[in-house]
Amino acid sequence: MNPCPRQLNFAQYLSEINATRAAKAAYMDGERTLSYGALAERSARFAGLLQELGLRREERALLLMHDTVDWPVAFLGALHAGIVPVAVNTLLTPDDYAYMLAHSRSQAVFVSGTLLPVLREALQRGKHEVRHIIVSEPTEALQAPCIDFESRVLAAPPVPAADTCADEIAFWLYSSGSTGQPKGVVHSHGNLWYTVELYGKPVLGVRESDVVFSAAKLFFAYGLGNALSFPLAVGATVVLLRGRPTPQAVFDKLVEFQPTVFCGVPTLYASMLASPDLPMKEQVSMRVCTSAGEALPKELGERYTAHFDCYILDGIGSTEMLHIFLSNRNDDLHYGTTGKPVPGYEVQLRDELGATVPPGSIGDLYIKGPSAALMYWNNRDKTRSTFQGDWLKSGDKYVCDAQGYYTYAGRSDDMIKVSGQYVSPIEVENVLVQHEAVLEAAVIGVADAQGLVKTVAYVVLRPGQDGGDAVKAALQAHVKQCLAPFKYPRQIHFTEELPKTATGKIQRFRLRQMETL
Ligand code: 3SK
Repeated sequence: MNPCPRQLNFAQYLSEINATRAAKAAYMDGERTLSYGALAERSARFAGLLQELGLRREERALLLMHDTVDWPVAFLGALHAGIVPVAVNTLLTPDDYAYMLAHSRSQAVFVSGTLLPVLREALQRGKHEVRHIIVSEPTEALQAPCIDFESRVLAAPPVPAADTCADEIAFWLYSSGSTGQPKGVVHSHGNLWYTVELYGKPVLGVRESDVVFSAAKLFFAYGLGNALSFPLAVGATVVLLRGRPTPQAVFDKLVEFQPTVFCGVPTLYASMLASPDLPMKEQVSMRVCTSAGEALPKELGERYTAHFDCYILDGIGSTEMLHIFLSNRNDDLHYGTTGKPVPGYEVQLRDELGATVPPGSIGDLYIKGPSAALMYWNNRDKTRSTFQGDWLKSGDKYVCDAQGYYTYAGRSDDMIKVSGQYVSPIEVENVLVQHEAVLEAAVIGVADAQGLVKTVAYVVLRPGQDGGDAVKAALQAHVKQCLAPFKYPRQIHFTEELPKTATGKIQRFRLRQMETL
């Protein structure tokens, strides 16, 4: 691998690599196609628009958009200008966005028209004001400070790329924590470059002739690599899905666009295989698939390969490391494990005293590698406990066998990972206890029959309340209304009391033990 260039603007780097492919399709979102030439031109014009609006280098802008061809224009356009996009999950609540707007002090927002109502609500609830709102595919007439994405980008002058260095802040993503607010994970231009060189090209093996489709959205670190950095770094074509990645929506893309690389998460693979509409192998063109977010059960991988004659490369990454650092490979695949360290990354399993554990013993996973985030914004304590010198503490437990294959052994804290998204039990519990029927609640993650984790709540009802199905449904609806809908408990058990420590702390691990009996 060549060393990362010291001066690097990742958007400009991609435009230069693809200068000879101006007519080739870079993105297809089902409604619009954007060629490489148009992507480069629009990104440079988007940067010009941001400058015209008075945004300055290093200022932040919230990127709250669905996966359409406008997403990469906004992201790369901001990078081109040296302005820092803060890409956020489109499924969150107004309170979540109010926090992120204030925390990032975003000066502008790039938003999909259908997400404008939730953004307005967030702006009303929070104290932070933004100067400009650039609306992609508006669904209503716009008034200041809202402006139209398409017409304003086309009218703006293309500007030269900012002369950023590789270590300069390029963008942020948010990562959830077990307590407290989400953390702003700050990444550099160089980190994008390293994930391409270490994982995208050598492990995933993405190439120019590929058509890439990631069911994981661009606002996830996993989706950002799959559907932006990796394919654009080799001149491949990317298929985007605007809406929810239901099995049917995914099948439609697989059949219509014939992607050769598909990136999913275990829950999606499970529901695809369970669907009566699963396409036949002859109807699709996948040559390699990836899985991340949670461990891929062995049997699921085997069934998928038997059906499609194509491997799923199960791996683990993190928002903090930007992409996958432990992975299976096409020429070294062990279903049921997360494979081996991606060359360029080092991995250690340590005990509570910091000593490395021998093969066969469970330890805390630490990673060393050049794509680690710079910090959590404005959070020195969490930065220090996670980024420990050259090493990063992942919060996952792993075991390594004598052959060097790593297998997931759970989280080090109570965080739950459902379909690749973190759910804080405390956040869900706090919402449950706001319901009039609930006295106390504890939330844990439980693996279903297929080995996929689902959120389960244990609830102590107030005296006089009955624990029937109607109350369960009401509690689930209550959580969906207050939090991002993916956080609601899929099962609720009513109980007389919760296990607690002498000081009254809920012992979630004891509930987990009960579930495995
Ligand atoms: O969840 C993961 O394993 C993952 C993979 C790649 C990038 C980011 C994440 C969180």
